[in-house]
Amino acid sequence: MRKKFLAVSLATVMGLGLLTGCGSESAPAESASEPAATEEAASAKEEAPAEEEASAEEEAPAASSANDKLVVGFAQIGQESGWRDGETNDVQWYAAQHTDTIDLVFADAQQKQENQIKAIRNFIDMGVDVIAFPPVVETGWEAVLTEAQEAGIPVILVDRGVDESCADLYATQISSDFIWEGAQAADIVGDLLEGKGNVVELEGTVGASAANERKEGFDNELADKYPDIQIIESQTGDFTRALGKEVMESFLKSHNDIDAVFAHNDDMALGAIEAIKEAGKKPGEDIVIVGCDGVKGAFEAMVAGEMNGTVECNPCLAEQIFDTAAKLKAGETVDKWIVSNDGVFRQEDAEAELPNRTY
Ligand code: GYE
Repeated sequence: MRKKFLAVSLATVMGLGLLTGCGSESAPAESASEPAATEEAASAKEEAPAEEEASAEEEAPAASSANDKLVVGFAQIGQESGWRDGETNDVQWYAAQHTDTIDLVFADAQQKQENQIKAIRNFIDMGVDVIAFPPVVETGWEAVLTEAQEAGIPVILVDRGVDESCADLYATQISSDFIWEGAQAADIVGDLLEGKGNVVELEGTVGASAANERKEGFDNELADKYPDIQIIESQTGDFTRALGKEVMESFLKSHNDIDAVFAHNDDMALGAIEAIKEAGKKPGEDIVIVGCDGVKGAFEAMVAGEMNGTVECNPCLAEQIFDTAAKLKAGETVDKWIVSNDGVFRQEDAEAELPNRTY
């Protein structure tokens, strides 16, 4: 039976060769040289329209009843950040290492909730065993999650959460603790400013749990522990480097008394660094910069003295995702929240840690 599914699918990156997961420095030759995967990947890349669904019909992996493999539909948000690319690479790399036991159906929603919902509906139609996805925003999932539940397909929320009203509509969430991350960032800022000064905040995507909760953790920790530090501006940079730069430029135009920047991700922090340099100031010295994620670029910036800290957010979730999916397929119950273990890094730690960064 032929069913339609998003063109940017399981084969998309399998043929790229450079693909690596968090656990490995280089992909083994076989994942790059499988002819079918390579061909399919190439054509998927060329033919995939800028957004929405592919026009071409493709053979869907067999539904669970006819397939011993674990079939997981993954509806990725998009490619907004280095962190996101790290997660995608890890998921696709891991699946490529386990083709004997795993079928991954991968969709890229190009930053749009409606595309994520379409992809999830596709997965339901295909009868995948488990659906995994990072909800781009917290709200608006009731209908599609109810459909998944009615179809008997367990859902894993990956790296972001949904609002309380959907608490009974998913099996588990595998993610970091964003409130903790925000509080850690506040402690670095508070310490480096010695408890006094003006901070601007570059927020993540409006409505995303990663943005809402990092803000909550950061703002509350500052208010509690550092009452003489003010947040003088807080605006979204949508988790992208380009917008982080743009918003920082406008902050710098309206304030010449900015002592620190907290960016909800490292990509926006890197954008802010560019804006600060272009404004003739020294990032990391004149203005303290702290981000979240722990991407390689942030460590390079810290080694260069241009950034002061980052709170890690682990994107290497593939093994946990597929292990958990296998348990759910087998009818086992799993914890409602599987929390990642993250580290906090300051400029002085960066040089030693840089070689260990995998994303
Ligand atoms: O911090 C950011 C990405 O949801 C935890 O999304 C994730 C966040 C991550 O775009 O860089």
